[in-house]
Amino acid sequence: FLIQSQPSSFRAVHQQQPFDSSLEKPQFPGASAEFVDHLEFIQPNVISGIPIYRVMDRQGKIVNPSEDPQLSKETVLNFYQNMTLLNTMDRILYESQRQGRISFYMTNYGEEGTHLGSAAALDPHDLVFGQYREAGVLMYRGFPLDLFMAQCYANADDLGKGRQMPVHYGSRDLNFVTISSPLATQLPQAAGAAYAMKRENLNRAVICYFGEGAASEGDAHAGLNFSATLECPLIFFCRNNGYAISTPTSEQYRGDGIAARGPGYGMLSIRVDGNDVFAVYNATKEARRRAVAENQPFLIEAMTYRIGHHSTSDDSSAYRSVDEVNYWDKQDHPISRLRHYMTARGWWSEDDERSWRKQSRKTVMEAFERAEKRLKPNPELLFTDVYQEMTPNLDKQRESLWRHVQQYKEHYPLDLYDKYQH
Ligand SMILES: Cc1ncc(C[n+]2csc(CCOP(=O)(O)OP(=O)(O)O)c2C)c(N)n1
Repeated sequence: FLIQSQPSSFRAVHQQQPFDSSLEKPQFPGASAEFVDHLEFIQPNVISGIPIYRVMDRQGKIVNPSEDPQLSKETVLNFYQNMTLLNTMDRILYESQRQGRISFYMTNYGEEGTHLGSAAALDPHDLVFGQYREAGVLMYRGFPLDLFMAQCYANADDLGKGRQMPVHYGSRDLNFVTISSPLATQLPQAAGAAYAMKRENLNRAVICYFGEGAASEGDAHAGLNFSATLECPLIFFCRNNGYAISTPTSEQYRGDGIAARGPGYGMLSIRVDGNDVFAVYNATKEARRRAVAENQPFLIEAMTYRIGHHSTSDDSSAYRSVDEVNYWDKQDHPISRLRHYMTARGWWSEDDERSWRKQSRKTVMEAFERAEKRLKPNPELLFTDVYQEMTPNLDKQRESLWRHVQQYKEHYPLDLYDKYQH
């Protein structure tokens, strides 16, 4: 009885059965490989690194004809017009902030190729989770200039009822989830949404954009790992633009960028030239197709460069040289690359450029003037939409707000607000 009750490890030592240790197989539930009998640490492959997939060179020439997506002239012109319209909108809204007309702004300069290439490769029903620097995706989906402006001006037409900082867009109709400021919250949310879509068998995918800086947040790990283990139809799209505000990539990570993390999650991954709109398009299209067909997440790391300051609260000359910025602005820009491609095919001329610039500037200026004239939202809306019925503490806050406003009338120009009834 005593011998029977010995632990099994004790019995194994005393049974002395001859065996060949090289035939032993690991039984650990968390690993699939063989045993080895020499000590060796795995080397991170940072030096040669993951290659960067591209279709066009910097002069807009197709490198390998079999990779040319052969998009129609109409589609390519649409890419170009959206990319340049986004530029014009950025310029006007950036200047608006400098003049004190809006509180804050973030430009998208230099990253237009990542926006258009990925947006065009999706189905309009696919759900987008953005970070904040993906206005081109929303523009491609048809979000009108008036609504971009209404959001930045927080006027009565803003779908978010003026409650958010500028650039925190959202559109239920266009399947674009409202931007939230805290970094990386969108990654676990995207995993949850993609899991729900898979369970409902909706044939839809989710795309989740984020910066290489946001990828250092704990939430990024949670989102990536959940989506892999739950096998979600989700495309993680990292815009690696070189900086997270003033933190360069050399201080952000020690591995080979973000794509190198994919295999660690058991996720198919690729690194693309984000300034090549066709490379971004091809990679996103294939990832989208397979994500839905096979129910698995993909990781795309698009290499690009943030040409503008991080936001209107930043001055990037404090941490990078003018020469560095100029290189990307003048020699490796997604818009000029596409323009070279169009010009070589006779699809775009100097005249086309001149008249499009004039027309797009006029359209943006008109939307800007309309937005600025519009009233602000009704202040009552501050208290709605969280609870179905107003809670007693909210009611109290509301009353105290109006008491305060009445008392200091001279500081509150209520005639500028919509449907003011007090
Ligand atoms: C949780 C959290 N921490 C810090 C910030 C402040 N913050 C806003 S943007 C940003 C940098 C993000 O960089 P990256 O993800 O690379 O995106 P990029 O701005 O370059 O497009 C930081 C630190 C924040 N919004 N949320």
